[in-house]
Amino acid sequence: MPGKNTFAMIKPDAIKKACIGPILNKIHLAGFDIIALKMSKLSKEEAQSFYIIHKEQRFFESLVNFISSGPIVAAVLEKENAVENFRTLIGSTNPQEAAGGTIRKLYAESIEQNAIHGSDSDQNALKEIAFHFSRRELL
Ligand code: 3AN
Repeated sequence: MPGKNTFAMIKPDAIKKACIGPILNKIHLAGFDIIALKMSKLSKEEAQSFYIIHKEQRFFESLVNFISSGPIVAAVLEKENAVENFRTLIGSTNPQEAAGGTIRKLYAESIEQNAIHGSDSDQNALKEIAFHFSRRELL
């Protein structure tokens, strides 16, 4: 059975454009409960570790530089079938291919600076939540 939690991260491009509020509002309106929330800034090493799965990709260094270039907002979300429902809400990786009304269609700049991250499996959601939040921060 699919899990009820996923991990979301609002990326530095969306924060620079003052879109934290509108994006969190959209997440709420889509029926997700926000059960943990934190603004932080990843070091280069932390960004490398978070995106380790992409280390062989030609865009890896650029992605790491971008994600560590400014603050991010990390969140733990709750809804039934959270991973799939949230991936639908954020839209395709490339905002040009994202469906109308999705967060990336509305707020993303490019395939790299694409406003928001959402976990791609229940297993990765658990790993990413543990990466960003201590046990004490999870209610
Ligand atoms: P998603 O975030 O939609 O799951 P992934 O996991 O394929 O997409 O990619 C992780 C992140 O790597 C993306 N959010 C994006 O910032 C970056 N990325 C993916 N593909 C490219 C690409 N072709 N060029 C530059 N950056 C990319």
